[in-house]
Amino acid sequence: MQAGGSCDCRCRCDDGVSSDTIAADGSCPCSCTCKNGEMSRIGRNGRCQCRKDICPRCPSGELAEWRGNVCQCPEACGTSPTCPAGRRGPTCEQPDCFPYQDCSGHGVCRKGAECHAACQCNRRWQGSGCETPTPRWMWGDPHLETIDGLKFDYFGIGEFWDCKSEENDFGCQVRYFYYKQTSLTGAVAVKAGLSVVTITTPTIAQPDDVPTVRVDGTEQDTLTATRRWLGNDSVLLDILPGNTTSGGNSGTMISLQFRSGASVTVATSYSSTMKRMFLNIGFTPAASFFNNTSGLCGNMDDDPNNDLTGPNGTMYNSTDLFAESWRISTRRTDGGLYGSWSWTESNFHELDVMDASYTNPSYQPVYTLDGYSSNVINAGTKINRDY
Ligand SMILES: [Ca+2]
Repeated sequence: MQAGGSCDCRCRCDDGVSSDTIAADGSCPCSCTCKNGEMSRIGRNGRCQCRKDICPRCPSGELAEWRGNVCQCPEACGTSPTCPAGRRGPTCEQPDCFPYQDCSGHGVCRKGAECHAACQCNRRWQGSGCETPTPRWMWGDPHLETIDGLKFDYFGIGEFWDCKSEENDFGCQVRYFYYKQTSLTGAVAVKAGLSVVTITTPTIAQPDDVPTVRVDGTEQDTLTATRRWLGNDSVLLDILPGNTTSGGNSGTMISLQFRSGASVTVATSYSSTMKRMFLNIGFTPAASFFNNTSGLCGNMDDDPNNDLTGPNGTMYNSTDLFAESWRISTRRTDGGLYGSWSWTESNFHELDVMDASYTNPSYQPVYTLDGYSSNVINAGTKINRDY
């Protein structure tokens, strides 16, 4: 008993860390409960001293698990050949993700409750059998991402191979323009069978302006919802007009869906600060693109570590040098026309002109805010907010 009538009733347990309340007989109980529900005491190792806290093996060979205070074998799902859907093996103890037994090579089949099983997909795949790659987006200023998920910034300007897969007859080129010290996507060219679709944005724009969409050089109506097949019915082109009335600011959306399952979605955004439109591009590859892609999208093989590979196989440490390696410098006058696709040169139409914001040789991108005045930083912040 201490002065004031209070009692220091705590005592240390055998491990020297835990404590308990002194019992009436003066002992320190340090009581704890074993997994089987029996009472015991905390030992020198800080654990509850229990003799029977390991469950025995089940007939299936698996360790039983504690449920409540009882060891229970994993749910008995039956015996072969009458295993339920979701299980296989002699005692139906193995997970079965039929028809995606190997989860398409992009995930692991794992047991679930009640004899179920499901594919647990790698990060860049989705679908019940991990058969569908997740979309890759290029938003606003090129915050780039490879298909395997490597994210990087690149603020250079000009024309580049975004992604190509000759094996899948797929190609996509992009053009970046600069605003202050950052760059944005202003144009894209996509192979659609033997056709070529180019989407370009004007140098100066009002909120309700529209992009220029050309199919084989012919300008398309972007003010009317349009759906048509291209490339010998291998690619479905959808044009959805934007809505800038009534305060709405959704841009024009153009999507290309390929028979392979791949798709490219291009959506326009308008920046009132820049008084200019820019593009956001979503690309969903098909499973057949696995091990068959190159360009800024990287080589798709579930491994982001090898994505910074250039056209000649060089692996770069610098994202800047990697992006530069995919620059398209050659020009031609017969691009963007039916049957004219080149795997090495520009595929934009000759009327898809690059203004000085795509080509200004004195442009210097900024990747860090160090050394720049607060005015410049504030201007950059304003653009980003404006997106
Ligand atoms: Ca890769």
